[in-house]
Amino acid sequence: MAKTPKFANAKVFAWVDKWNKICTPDKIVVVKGTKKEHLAICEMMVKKGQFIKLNPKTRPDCYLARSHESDVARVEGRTFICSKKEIDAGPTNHWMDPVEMKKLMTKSYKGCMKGRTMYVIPFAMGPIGNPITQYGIEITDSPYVVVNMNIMTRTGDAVMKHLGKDGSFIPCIHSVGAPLKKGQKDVAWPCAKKIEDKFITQFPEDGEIWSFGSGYGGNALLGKKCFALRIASKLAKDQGWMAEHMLILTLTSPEKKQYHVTAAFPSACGKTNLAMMLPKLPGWKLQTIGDDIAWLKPGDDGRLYAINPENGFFGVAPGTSMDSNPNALKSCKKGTIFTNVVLTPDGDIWWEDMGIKAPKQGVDWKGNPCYVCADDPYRMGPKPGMTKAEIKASGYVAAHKNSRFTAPAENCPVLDKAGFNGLFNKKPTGVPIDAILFGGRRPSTIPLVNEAKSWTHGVFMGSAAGSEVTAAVISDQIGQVRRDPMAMLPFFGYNVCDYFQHWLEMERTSADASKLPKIYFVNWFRKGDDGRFMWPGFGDNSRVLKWICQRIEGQVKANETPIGNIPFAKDIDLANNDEKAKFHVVKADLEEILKVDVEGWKKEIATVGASYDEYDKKPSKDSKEANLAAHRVPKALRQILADVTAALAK
Ligand code: GTP
Ligand code: SPV
Ligand code: MN
Repeated sequence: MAKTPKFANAKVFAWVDKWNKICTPDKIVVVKGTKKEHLAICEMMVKKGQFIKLNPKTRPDCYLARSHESDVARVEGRTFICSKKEIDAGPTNHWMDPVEMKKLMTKSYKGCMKGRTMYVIPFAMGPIGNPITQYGIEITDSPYVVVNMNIMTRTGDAVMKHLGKDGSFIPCIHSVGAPLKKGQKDVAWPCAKKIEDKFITQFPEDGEIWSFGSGYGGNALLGKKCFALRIASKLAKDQGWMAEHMLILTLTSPEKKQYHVTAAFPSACGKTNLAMMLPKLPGWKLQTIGDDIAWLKPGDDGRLYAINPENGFFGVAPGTSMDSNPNALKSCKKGTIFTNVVLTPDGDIWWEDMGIKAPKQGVDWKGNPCYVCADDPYRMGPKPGMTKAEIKASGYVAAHKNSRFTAPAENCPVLDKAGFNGLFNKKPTGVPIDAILFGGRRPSTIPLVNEAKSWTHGVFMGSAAGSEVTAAVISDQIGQVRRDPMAMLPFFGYNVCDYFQHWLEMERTSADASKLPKIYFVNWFRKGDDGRFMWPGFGDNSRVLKWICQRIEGQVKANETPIGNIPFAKDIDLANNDEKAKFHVVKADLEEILKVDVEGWKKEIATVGASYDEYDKKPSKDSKEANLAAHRVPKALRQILADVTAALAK
């Protein structure tokens, strides 16, 4: 058995020593967080066949990993919120008694690191030393997790030093759940292959995260969804701040006025793209602060101040092109880990809709050969000479739909460095937010942009959000619309009704509620009867952001409808709209997506009502809890539901 190393912090020692005894690794390595150490781990993985080194001329310090076919996305069905009471996890979460869960999972962890190295990763969520920042210690037997955490969070000695002798942290334990017998050769992507052997468990009251059996993304990089959303949302509720599934961006107008905007869209619904978008509108500049998670704290002046707790981008690869998101592609030029994309013969990477011609032959995400399509140089198929129609009919993609890049934020050409470092006017407060956007993938009904009439109405809009399920989760419902309140459905660390109440509390407890951000609902994904997108999206979304800024300044009127304030088509700036370009605004479509589809909205509102009724349902086993008046959808939201329903009926 490995000897537990010494740590200055007694709580760190206790956490590592406990898991050393249970998991019995061969060796323990404490991550220092240096570039040299990072690259040495990557090279060790190359030797073991777990990484492919990409061409150092075109992709310096970049590597490709291929996951096991069963381990390609988050597993919501195996994600648990283990609060003491079931009702505190709420109706949207899987729950198990925490004592039972710990017993059950401890059995899985027994000897699970045999033949492997246990890594101890000290990490910070946020700039080290910032008052909003939180700290964690992740124990893992996955070197893939170590190098991804190095990019996605601030790791190593600096964190350990900051923790000092008695600093607090969120303890995280992770294992791929694949111990090695003596002499047994490791596989390229170790994991527990059966879905029921995987567990992604949060203990909100203990502030602990236990993950077992998966090595992918949000299941394994525990700083991300498990900590920065599930555990942090609970901390935030208890302490009066917010942890949200939101990008953060800085927008500068031609008059040099700065705006800070956050946006909550569900997984694979456009956060990374909006966060680093290149505005089509002349004179407007956009900079990135974060692309996935925002922590917002109320200031003494009533405004909400935000930081990005992360340090990199775990972005969706397919669809990322020089046309759609040049800044994301540039962020992947060096020091990036690619997972489940295509390998080209010259040691580079490729994916669908990258806007780059496919190589004649490559290696697909499963490690099989793939070939350029016969009649479309931008597609690849599993056999030589296949036509586009044949490939489409087969459902084949060469890069997995949830293939990802893990890129350092510092690579992003438009990073707002001060904001990213948590600074505003040189003070470590985070940036003051002017507007909050909600959104989702909605082929019908939901207009391009809709402004809330009040904070409460905005909270209602967020609570009513729905979206098509995407490949970011392993699900048999991909493509179907589901309710996804505030884009947080998979990430609530507590009861959804209490979460809604917490949003309402932010207004009640604000030092000056008139300074809270204005709230909008956007939809870049309306489709015509022929299946085409009716809005070009991407850089053209700057047209919507400009309208939002003008509304904040009181410079433009809106169409006040029963569902909210919608732009008049004439007020959407169409400067630089090149009708010959691949993406451009079609005026007739614009008018259509700014209309209120009354019949569609009646159905929409009924669906929202039905979701509220679901959220109000109480666990049946516990009769005491079943009768509780608490943990219900707040009356103020029910009232807006009723008001909108009545207004639509007129
Ligand atoms: P997560 O990392 O899973 O949280 O996803 P995300 O919200 O950051 O989504 P991302 O920006 O990576 O976009 C996911 C997919 O949506 C990509 O394939 C994009 O090309 C596509 N997409 C993003 N923005 C737009 C848009 O404005 N219009 C259209 N049509 N597609 C978009
Ligand atoms: C998401 O699914 O919202 C992601 C990817 O950002 S993951 O980190 O896998 O959760
Ligand atoms: Mn996300």
